[in-house]
Amino acid sequence: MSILDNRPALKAEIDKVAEVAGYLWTKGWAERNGGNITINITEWVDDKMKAMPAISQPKPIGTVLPDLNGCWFYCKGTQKRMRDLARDPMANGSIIRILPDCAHYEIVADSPVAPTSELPSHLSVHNYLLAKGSPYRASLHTHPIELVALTHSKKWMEKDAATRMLWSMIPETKAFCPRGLGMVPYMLPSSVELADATIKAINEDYDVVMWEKHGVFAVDTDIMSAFDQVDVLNKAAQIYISARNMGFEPDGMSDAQMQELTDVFGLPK
Ligand code: 2HA
Ligand code: ZN
Repeated sequence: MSILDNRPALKAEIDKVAEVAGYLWTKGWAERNGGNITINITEWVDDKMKAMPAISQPKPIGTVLPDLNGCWFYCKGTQKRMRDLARDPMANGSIIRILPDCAHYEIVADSPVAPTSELPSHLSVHNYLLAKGSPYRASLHTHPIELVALTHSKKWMEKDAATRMLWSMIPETKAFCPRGLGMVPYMLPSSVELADATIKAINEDYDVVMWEKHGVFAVDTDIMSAFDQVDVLNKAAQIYISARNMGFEPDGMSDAQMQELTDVFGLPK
């Protein structure tokens, strides 16, 4: 028995998470337990689910998040592997609901898998998105090899330096990642400081935020779209690196070509 039985819409969302988890592993972005995924599933919660008893004690989130009152999430489990989640999302993650005090959560289904160590930062981002009225319901943290490699150079940590270079590698990049890549300097994984800096970058209007020497944090309407943005950016980084490996600095698209693309596709400046 699973909470997903006879709930095809909810199951479809969790299936997308499993599909993306498989891509993360195949791409080499998800070593060991690396990365985490949370999705806000509140819109698929029915009255029967609301009446279900918890299967854990209430646990503190570690912060108070007033816009999450009554919200439900699917979360990857702490210490769980993406490659295992791809096969069995409900054994490697769980469904939680936020309690009315907005400071605690409890696990509802399918088994008492404790959520990701990055739960406070993921939930803080969801709280921020709801407060802003954003339609975004998914957040993804992963370790894309080439994008992480870029952050080992001060040059690419400068605001929008990597964005401009990546956009100029192949026209699709700006079309499908129109807000570019935000940069957050190195901070301790799972720290409140890192969560706050991530929200600040999302608020500056980035969907994909780079954590220096660590990974990316991406938000979008659903998990597939969040993955697509990271995939598009990392592909551009691979093209840059391929050119460098061939022994030259790539020219990149010209400013005039970038401007034409921006105008024709109605992209942000
Ligand atoms: O959850 O990647 O940064 C594993 C991580 C934490
Ligand atoms: Zn990480």
